[in-house]
Amino acid sequence: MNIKFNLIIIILLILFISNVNCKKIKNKKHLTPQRLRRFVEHSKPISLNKKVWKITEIENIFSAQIELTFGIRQRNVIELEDFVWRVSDPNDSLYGSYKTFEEIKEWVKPLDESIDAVKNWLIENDINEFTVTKSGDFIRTTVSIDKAEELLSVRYNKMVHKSSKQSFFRSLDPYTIPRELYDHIDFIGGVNHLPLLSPRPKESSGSVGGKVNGIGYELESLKNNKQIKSFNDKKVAARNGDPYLSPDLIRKEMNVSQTSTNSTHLGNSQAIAQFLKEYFSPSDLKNFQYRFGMEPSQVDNIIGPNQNLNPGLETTLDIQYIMAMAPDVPTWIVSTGGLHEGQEPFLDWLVDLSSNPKLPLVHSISYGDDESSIGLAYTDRVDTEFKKYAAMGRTIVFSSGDFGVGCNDDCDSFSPGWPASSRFVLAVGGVIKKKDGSIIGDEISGGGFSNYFSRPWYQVDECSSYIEWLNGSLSSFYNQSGRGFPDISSFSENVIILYKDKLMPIGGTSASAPIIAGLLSLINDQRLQKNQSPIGLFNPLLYKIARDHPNSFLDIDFGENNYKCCTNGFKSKSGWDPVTGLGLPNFDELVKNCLE
Ligand SMILES: *[C@@H]1O[C@H](CO)[C@@H](O)[C@H](O)[C@H]1NC(C)=O
Ligand SMILES: *[C@@H]1O[C@H](CO)[C@@H](O)[C@H](O)[C@H]1NC(C)=O
Ligand SMILES: *[C@@H]1O[C@H](CO)[C@@H](O)[C@H](O)[C@H]1NC(C)=O
Ligand SMILES: *[C@@H]1O[C@H](CO)[C@@H](O)[C@H](O)[C@H]1NC(C)=O
Ligand SMILES: CC(=O)N[C@H]1CO[C@H](CO)[C@@H](O)[C@@H]1O
Repeated sequence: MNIKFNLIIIILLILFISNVNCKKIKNKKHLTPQRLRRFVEHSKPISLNKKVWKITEIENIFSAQIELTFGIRQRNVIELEDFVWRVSDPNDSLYGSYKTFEEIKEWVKPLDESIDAVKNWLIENDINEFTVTKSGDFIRTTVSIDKAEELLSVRYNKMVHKSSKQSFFRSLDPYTIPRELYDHIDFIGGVNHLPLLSPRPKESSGSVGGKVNGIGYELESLKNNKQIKSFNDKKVAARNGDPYLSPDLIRKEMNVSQTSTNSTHLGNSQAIAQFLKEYFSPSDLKNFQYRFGMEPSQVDNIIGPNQNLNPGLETTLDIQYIMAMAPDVPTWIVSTGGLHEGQEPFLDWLVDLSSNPKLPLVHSISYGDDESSIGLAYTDRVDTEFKKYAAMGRTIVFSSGDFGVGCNDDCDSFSPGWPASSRFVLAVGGVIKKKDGSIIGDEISGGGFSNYFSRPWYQVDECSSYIEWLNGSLSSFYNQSGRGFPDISSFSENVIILYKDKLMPIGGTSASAPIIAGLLSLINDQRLQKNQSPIGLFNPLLYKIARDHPNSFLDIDFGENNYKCCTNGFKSKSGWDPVTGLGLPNFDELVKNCLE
């Protein structure tokens, strides 16, 4: 009996091991010499933060599907970059002479032979249903996991994001493609790269009142439904004593006068990005505007899915503050599903935008990740998309991240955040208003120097002075030749939103980005009213203004972004620093200097 039982176990074990081996052999086939002759690895292994992600098996492997996005190699990308620098440089004769959607499309779209090569490869592999996007530079298809594993010689797992419980099908193996396709494909989305997440907003520390539904705090003293003009009342100071910030207080702190806010130009527009089941509540927005004494104003256009009754904190914050800063500017929400495990919402957003000729002028996005968790091929291709937007006069605003310098586990280097580290976006850091009235850099404010992107010309002097000032300290922790970020800052603590009918304070650079984005829309409005071009890639003009008219900013010279760090972070100092960038806009001055 016992012997029989043991035998059965042994047989089962042998079966199990051989099964595992089969699977391994199947998935290692890209390593065989025959395969390597015909196929090439097209991605590098990425590092997955095990604190953030859990790797599990896919349960229903036979029904699981994955959306693959092939970024087809574009033409004229070097010329595109030159063009972007010229149209964004206020000291260039081409400044503001942007191209239209159609012009850009024709200029950079791939060769037909590239598109055909990829299409034929898919058809040879029995993948007959795919679409080429309107911009002509992405091909998308949805296939079974099994098919994707076979096509790319990878093995998929289910990656579960520990805190949000969202999960995605991805592979840690570098994928391979036929050798002859190497020059036709920039990258394939839906294989290695995990979606960008919003690390915060988080509830501000030291809030008053009790928890509501497990999330958020109702401010005790504001439970009546009265209009609130201002938070100057001591009773509503946060428990840590630092003041709460409402739209009117933020405007006051940044010297945004009434006349700068009445925007009227019909050609103006702004948008927030909404990913991963983060939805927007029209009634919270209406109530927010009422409670803070603003004129009612609605979202003009929602691209993609939304569930009015199921708002998310991130979207609530973004939409309430971009509209609070620029109330009359037509506002869009660009929402991408990311509803199932096989999707890639950030890529969906890029593809949707790259296919939409009526792109809003300013976009605010509060999502990001560590540069090191994302392949260089992917970030390069996304950079090309950012350049296309800049060439069309669009402004892309990213929060700089909420992990300060990004201390790594081994405590031997900092982890810069991406896309804030791109040279073609405006990265927004965070500052805190203290109870004594001072304004300091927030310890969480994402900042540092990129390992992927070199320092752009527009900030060479500023970054060099800062690095010189460091006198060699921290030099093994950051890249001295990288793009420095953030560029600018706004408030990232104690910002009041209205969420699920309750007023609550919230923090993170998720708050500062939409504030800045709304203010940029006001600048665009004044420029458009004077028949001037929109600001597009604002960074070159911004750094120039900081040099020529330093009073356009409140220079923040106190604070350190050493959030949860094993060593020192970067410190704020006078002039640009990788905590607060150029500082907090002194808006009425800044806007004057943005007009020609
Ligand atoms: C903006 O508002 C001010 C004060 O309300 C008003 O005097 C001015 O004419 C307005 N400007 C525009 C362009 O509407
Ligand atoms: C430092 O940044 C440059 C780009 O400016 C990059 O080429 C280089 O590889 C980076 N060094 C490290 C160690 O990451
Ligand atoms: C670097 O040296 C200068 C001159 O001695 C000093 O003013 C500055 O504070 C030093 N920087 C740091 C980060 O200590
Ligand atoms: C706003 O203006 C006041 C008065 O000129 C000034 O003290 C303050 O620093 C300005 N705020 C900013 C953000 O520049
Ligand atoms: C177009 C333009 O404004 N050109 C100026 C660029 O800067 C130099 C000196 O810094 C000026 O001499 C040019 O007139």
